[in-house]
Amino acid sequence: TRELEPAAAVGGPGGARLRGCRCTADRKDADVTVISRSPQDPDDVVLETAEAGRDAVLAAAARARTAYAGWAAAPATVRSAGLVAAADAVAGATDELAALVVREVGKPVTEARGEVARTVGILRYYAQAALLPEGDVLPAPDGRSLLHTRRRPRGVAGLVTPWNFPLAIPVWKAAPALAYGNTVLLKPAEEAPACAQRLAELLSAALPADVLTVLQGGGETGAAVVDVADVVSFTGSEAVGGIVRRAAAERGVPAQCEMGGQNASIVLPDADIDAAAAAIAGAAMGYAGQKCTATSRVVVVGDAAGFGERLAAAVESLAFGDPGDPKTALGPVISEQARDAVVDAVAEAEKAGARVLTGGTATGPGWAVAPAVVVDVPDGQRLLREEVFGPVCAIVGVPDVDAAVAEANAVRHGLVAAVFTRDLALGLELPGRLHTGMVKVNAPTSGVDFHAPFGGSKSSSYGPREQGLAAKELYTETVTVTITP
Ligand code: UN1
Repeated sequence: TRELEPAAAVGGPGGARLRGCRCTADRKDADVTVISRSPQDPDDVVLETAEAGRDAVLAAAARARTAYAGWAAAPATVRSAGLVAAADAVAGATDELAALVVREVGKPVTEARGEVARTVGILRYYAQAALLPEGDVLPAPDGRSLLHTRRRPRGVAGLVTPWNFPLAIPVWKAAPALAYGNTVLLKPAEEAPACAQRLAELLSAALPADVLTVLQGGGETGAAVVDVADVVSFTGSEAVGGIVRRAAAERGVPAQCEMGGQNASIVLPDADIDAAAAAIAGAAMGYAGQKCTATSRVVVVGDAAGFGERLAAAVESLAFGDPGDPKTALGPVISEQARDAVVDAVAEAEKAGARVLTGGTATGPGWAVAPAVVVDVPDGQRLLREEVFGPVCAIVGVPDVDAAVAEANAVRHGLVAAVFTRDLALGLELPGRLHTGMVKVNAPTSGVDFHAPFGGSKSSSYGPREQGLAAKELYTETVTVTITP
């Protein structure tokens, strides 16, 4: 058996490790069943479904390869129409899908509805992207040949996705894969099998048979999918991402891995402090901080304790509770282990001398933990260097802009950073000095524009960017063609 769950050095089990492929504690027989339970009410079993073993993955891959011949050869207009029909189907199921996201992964309903809308937008975007020019015509060396480039799909795309965006992430990988002529094997997170199953039903009904197949399961299923794919895209923990990219490299297939973040928001003394506190509160605590783009550290130039009080007040004003209530900003975290990881990380920092301004205790119902703001965190504390993947935000004070940049860059991750300032010159300068794949000036670290490239630097990402037109790099290869008459 391939172990896809190495002990995370990070943030306890609730951190990076749970995001990709997790062995469910509830699983009695490790080979047969995936069980998802509602984080709000763990007695509520959302779905119990059979795990796809290696043979099932091989069989699905064979069918996907057969389907590939027809799908890759179909006119782009046909693939585009398929994605438009898929978008319509998802849009038509908005209420049902949002309710399922609330129930299965505890995402607040307003954000869950936003995720459905984003999913529809992504499908429509790639329906159009499929129709864009695909290559260049170059001057011919002999003045009469046609020298040009085309794009060829890779084949069968293996997608391994996390639970925190159980609709949008599978679709922001699958939609470009399909638009450019690949067929798809999707291995969703064990925590969100029902979301994946319903999503796949809707998409598949709009597409030819075997163009998209869902394979439920944990690490072994994921490893099998990676082993049969012609191209791999993964979002989840650093630990699993490392395994995925090595497995793909071994086979010589392209891979893209989006992994953790430990994202800083820098607050400069000239910032609009109330706007910064509101934006950071949302970025740190929205969906209980369970986004790779969440703000985990606030780096304050000047009065860190004062900003801490402002942030704590902004966090306390967020509605914390039932994810089914449209006003709720954060509900429970995904699992008991995730909840304990947050409580432990906060307690550990407090023991080391940090001050907890608000939150950090388990409240229930389900796996709810009160959102925590922590100041005076001593150097070396994991709250400042590791991804906890929960509703906790640490604040550090630094003397000047250079020190703020150094602190922001002092982690091994490099996904996204934010800067809050009214100084346009600094707003233009700092994106070049922050070692992250994305920089937001006067905007929250979380939140993604699906038509723009998404990805990180350093240990946060591997391989080409995803989303936007950048996705074409992964899902196609360039073919240079010379036609001499
Ligand atoms: C967002 O900030 O809206 O797994 C999306 C994640 C990221 C997506 C963040 N890949 O959390």
